[in-house]
This record gives sequence, structure tokens and C-alpha cells, in this order.
Amino acid sequence: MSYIDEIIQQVIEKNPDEPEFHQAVREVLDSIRVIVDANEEQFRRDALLERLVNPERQIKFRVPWIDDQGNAHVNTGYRVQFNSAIGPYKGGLRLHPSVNIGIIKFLGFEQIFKNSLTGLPIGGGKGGSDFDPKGKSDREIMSFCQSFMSELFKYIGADTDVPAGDIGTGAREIGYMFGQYKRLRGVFEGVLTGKGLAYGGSLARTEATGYGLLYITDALLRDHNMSMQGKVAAVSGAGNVAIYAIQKAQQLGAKVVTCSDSTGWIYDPDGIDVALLKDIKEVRRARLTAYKEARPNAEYHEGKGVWSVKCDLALPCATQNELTLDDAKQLVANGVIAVCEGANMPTTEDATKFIQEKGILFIPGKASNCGGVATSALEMSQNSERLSWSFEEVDAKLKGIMENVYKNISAAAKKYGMEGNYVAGANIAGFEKVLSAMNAQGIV
Ligand code: NDP
Ligand code: 2IT
Repeated sequence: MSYIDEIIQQVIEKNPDEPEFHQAVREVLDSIRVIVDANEEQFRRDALLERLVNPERQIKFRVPWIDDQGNAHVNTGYRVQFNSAIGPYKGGLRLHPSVNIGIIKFLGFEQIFKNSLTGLPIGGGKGGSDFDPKGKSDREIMSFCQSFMSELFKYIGADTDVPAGDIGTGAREIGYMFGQYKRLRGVFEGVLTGKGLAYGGSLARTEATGYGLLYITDALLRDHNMSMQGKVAAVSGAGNVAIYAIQKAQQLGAKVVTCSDSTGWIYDPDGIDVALLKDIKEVRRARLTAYKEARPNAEYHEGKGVWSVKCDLALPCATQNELTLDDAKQLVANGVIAVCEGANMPTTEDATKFIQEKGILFIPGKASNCGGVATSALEMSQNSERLSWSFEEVDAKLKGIMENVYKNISAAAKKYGMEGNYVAGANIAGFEKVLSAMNAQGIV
């Protein structure tokens, strides 16, 4: 059996009940066969792949917190410090009831290659908790965040591990966590990114993931002699990534006709009203039914359905495995031109394969959503030099990074005879830098 297949099997056996982690490992390892097969003897001797798929460290802890009625609750907190070959661990904190160690490992593993692709010095990590922020008061959120940080602070720091937001963790949660870290450590340092502008946050970090997704989508279309102008886009999600993806798509001349949340989805033939969506999700923290109430021309449907809408561009921005084979078939039948992932691994394995086989342009999340973490790294730079850059400066850097990522993943795919396969290109380009850093640092 090849070294790659042995490792894939080992990952499945040693990490049972972690299907998302298996999926992420399979996708990366499958793509780097060309490199591993050519160096199999050396890689085996150095246990290179074993070191790649086993996190450097996994931290799991109890998070007790008290609700507004005085009742105590206990959630589980995680931080997986996956790979520090190219820099301090970097990656978000997910707060969602579905969080378990397998989910955090899949996200942490993806983060290694994503962070490498940004070209910035950041390693891969991820964390979070099965805490559900939905329906909680500000006080309850604060109670949870302070308790979570009371344990996590022991393991993180501006030069060791720098967490940030993800599903369920936005500016409010980062603020409470930062306050507690500072209180416990007595140090004001850039230990988290996605901070508020008043205490070390970066302009354009809030917008970065969504904007970055559109900058790379735009680069992709231009490279194929097309443009964003007049394109119809379907977006899923209604959170941080989705909102700013919709905004930038509209600025670039596309019409975005959908968005969704965990209970339903909107079809708005006139184009999504971003200001309204932001108010509903960021201020009122309400359901999408509120959108329909304010825009009678729009349709609200319960459940899933965004991918049934005819569109040129599909931009999944909600969560993993939300775009299935049936969805892919529907998109292709409707003439979709490109699928670019805003979320982490939103397209199932069989759907990705189908989309690629049909010759549809496809950019995987680790390349197309890396603008968020790239801008987090820019926030770290600003914190280190104790300066803050203008919105225009950060946005221009973000755009440059996304255009570079597109160039690098295209070039890597071409170099290994897989032109246009951006999944392979992203995994190979991301892996090459990590490999070189791991080799240089010896067996650690
Ligand atoms: P948010 O919490 O801001 O928004 C998530 C959105 O997706 C919400 O609209 C939510 O619905 C919906 N959603 C979440 N889980 C599910 C689910 N299980 N089923 C259906 N809908 C769901 O998160 P983000 O926008 O930050 O993250 C979205 C995706 O992007 C994630 O995959 C994340 O890992 C990835 N990502 C985020 C980055 C960032 O900078 N924030 C950077 C790179 C990737 P509801 O409103 O009902 O909660
Ligand atoms: O998945 C991701 O890249 C993020 N949630 C952002 C991580 C970060 O450190 O900004």
C-alpha cells in the first residue's frame, strides 16, 4: 500500500467517529500524492505524514458558566494546536452545539494549509466549544467567554497561539475573551484577532473573509476571460462571511439573490438588501423571517434550498458539507459557472468531484476564504508595531494577497499537470511551504 493510503487508513482507525477530519485529511493527502510518491522513502523515514496528521497538542477543558437564573452549566472547550512549522498557531474559535474534537481537528488541519497559502508567518490551530450562543443574553455570553478564557489563557499568547472568530464567535465574544485574558495575564498584547477597533483591532478584518472571497472569485473569472459584471450569485449563510461576500459581490457588479440561516433561506429577485441583512443578523440577532417581513417581494422558505436557484456563481458561506451531490447536480443543470467556497469545506467530497468533472470552476475554502486569517495576520503585524493602518491600506493588501493566492494555486496545479484543478493546486502550494519548514526544523 502507498504511504499516503497507509496514513489515510491510520487516521481513520486512530480517530474513529471523526468523519469531517477524515474527509479533510483525505482531500489534502490525495492532492499531494505527486509530491509524496516521488519522495516516499525519505518521507517514510522521517514519519513526515504521521507528523502532519497528528496535532502537536490538543487541549480539552471544562467550561462552567452561570445563566441569568443562577443555574450552572458545563460545556466542553477545545484548542487544537496543529502545526507551528511556519509560525504561531493561528485559527478561529467556533461556538456551536455541533462542535466536537473531530470538527476542531478538521478545521485545524485545513488551517495549516490555508495559513501557508496566505504567504504570512502563521501556523495552524483551531478551537471552540459546544456552547450554543443562540438565545443567550449578553451577560450569559460574557459568563461563558470569561470562563472559557480562564482556562485557555494558559496555552495562548501573541507569539504562541492567536485565536480569532469563527461560527458563533464575533466581535462581542472576542471582546469578552480579550478582557479576561488581559485581566488574568496582566498583559495587553495581540493575543486575539478580530478585536474591536478601540483596542487593537484592524480595519477591514470584519469584511476580510467575504471581501477576500470575492477578490479571488473576480481573479478567477478574469483569468477565464469573464467578469463579475451582471453575474447572478447564490450565497448561503447570513453571518460574517456571507454578509461581506454579498456586499463585495454587489460592489463588483453582480446580483446576489439568496442568503440563508440555520432555519431557512431567502430568495430576493431584486437582490439582497445588505443593510437590512446586517441589521437583522448583527444588531437584532433575529431570524431571516424578519427579512421577508421587511421585503414583501422576497420569498422565505423553511429548511435548505439556496442551491436550487439558477445562478452563475455559487458561494457557500455557512458551514461544512452544506452543498451536497444533489445540490451540485442542480447547480450544474442550471448552468453554474463557478463555485467558490467561503465556508470551510462546505462542499461534500462527491459534490466537489462532480463539479470538477463537469468542468465547472471550483476554488476550495482553504484558498478562497483565506482572506480572513490573512487579515488577522495583518492585525498581528499592526499590534506588534503598535500602529494601525487605514482601511484602504489593509484592503489593498488583502486584495494583493488573494490575487497572489490565485496565481500560486493556478501555477501549482499547472506545474504538476493538473491545470485548472484548484483543489490540487491549493493543497500542493499550501503543503510545499509547510514541508520545507518542517524539513528544515528536524524531527520535532
Ligand atoms: P457566523 O456565525 O457569523 O455565521 C454562520 C452562518 O451560517 C449563520 O447564518 C448561521 O445561521 C449559518 N449556519 C451555521 N451553522 C449552520 C448549520 N449547521 N446549518 C445551517 N446554517 C448554519 O460564522 P461565519 O460567517 O464566521 O462562518 C461561516 C463559515 O465560514 C464557517 O465555515 C467558518 O468556519 C468559515 N470561515 C470564517 C471565517 C471568518 O473570518 N469568520 C474565515 C474563514 C472561514 P444562524 O444565523 O441561524 O446562526
Ligand atoms: O477559518 C478561518 O480561517 C477563521 N475562522 C479565521 C481565523 C483567524 O485567525 O482569523
